[in-house]
Amino acid sequence: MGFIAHVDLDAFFASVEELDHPEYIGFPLVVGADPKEGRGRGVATTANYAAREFGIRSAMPISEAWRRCPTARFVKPRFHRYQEKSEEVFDLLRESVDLVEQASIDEAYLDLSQRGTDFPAALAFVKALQKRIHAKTRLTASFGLSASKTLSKIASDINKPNGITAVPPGTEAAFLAPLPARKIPGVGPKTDERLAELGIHTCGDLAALSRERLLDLFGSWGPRLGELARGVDAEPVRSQWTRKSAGNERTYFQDVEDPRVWEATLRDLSEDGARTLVEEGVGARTVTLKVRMTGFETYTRARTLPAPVQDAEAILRIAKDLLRESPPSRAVRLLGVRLTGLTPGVAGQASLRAWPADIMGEHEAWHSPQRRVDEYAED
Ligand code: TTP
Ligand code: MG
Repeated sequence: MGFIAHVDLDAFFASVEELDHPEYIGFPLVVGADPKEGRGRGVATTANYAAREFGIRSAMPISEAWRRCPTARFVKPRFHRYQEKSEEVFDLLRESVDLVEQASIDEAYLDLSQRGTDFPAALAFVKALQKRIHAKTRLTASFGLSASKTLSKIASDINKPNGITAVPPGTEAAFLAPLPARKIPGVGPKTDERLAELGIHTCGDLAALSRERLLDLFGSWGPRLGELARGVDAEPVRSQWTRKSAGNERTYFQDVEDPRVWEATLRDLSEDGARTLVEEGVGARTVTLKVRMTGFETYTRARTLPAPVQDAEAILRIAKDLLRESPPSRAVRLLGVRLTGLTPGVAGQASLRAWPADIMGEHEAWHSPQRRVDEYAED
């Protein structure tokens, strides 16, 4: 059995800002939209650890971040700089490990199976790599080490910052048992709530359910969930990151009631999405419309098509249909068009792009920096 490490940089955007501005170190720092003294409309991308003590988190409305700590320093994201630092890290990872799967701008899976089956040796390698990353880039990273991707991802989050959490073979189930079920990637707030209603709080509770019960509760995903809760996961590390979604969203300066403006926005978003599909040579099977209304209440409507689409007109038609079928009950703050179910279409393979779309990982990937740029563009 070989081992897989998961590496995730600590408070990434904020750490790069601290690196470039040492005077920021030690004080609360939020990277995101302009808070405009609580009236700003974008979100926080991340915050340093000092700001997290105030409860400030990624994807939190910037107005709320401001309320929690008005004296924090708020800075606009500099995506190019983060991309540059990310590439420094990934260059080193690719030099050091045979097989690297980039999962987001600051996160990767490393397949260490070529290095043998000795767990202490794998751990020693990870410790050395952590030091080399810091020596080369002055950034700290946290690692998880185990026999599987999912477990290593869960583990890397446990000892942040600058930590290593190792789960030796044979101890997987015992390690997971006390952890909250929501630590399993893919268990979002909804599933978690459902589980809590059933009295299932930990991975151990989940692991104790029978296959039949899991099938009953969650359909085909159920048994897989049960396996993950026991630390069973045979997913291989894939060197080529392939795009899983395309699309964009836009926050208005002011909430909009005029359907003609909505339509114009949907047109822009559809054209944007279609451009990405064409660039990647893929088609999309599913079109999802996202609507956020005054007061932040948000809904999504999706349509899956018999055949993939690629052109802007087709995407726009579907987005307009979805909006017509479920019109907003109030003024609109944000519209989004997301394309998923991507299949290699006209011009060959999906390719690795400079900027990963799924910065948030596979399951809660709706916000990507490309889309976020739009939100910041308002200020
Ligand atoms: P994360 O690794 O999720 O967060 P982080 O590195 O800031 O903090 P942690 O120490 O907990 O790993 O994401 C990496 C970067 O991606 C983050 O610095 C900013 C960006 N990002 C967003 O722009 N929006 C988001 O919603 C999230 C979660 C991250
Ligand atoms: Mg990180």
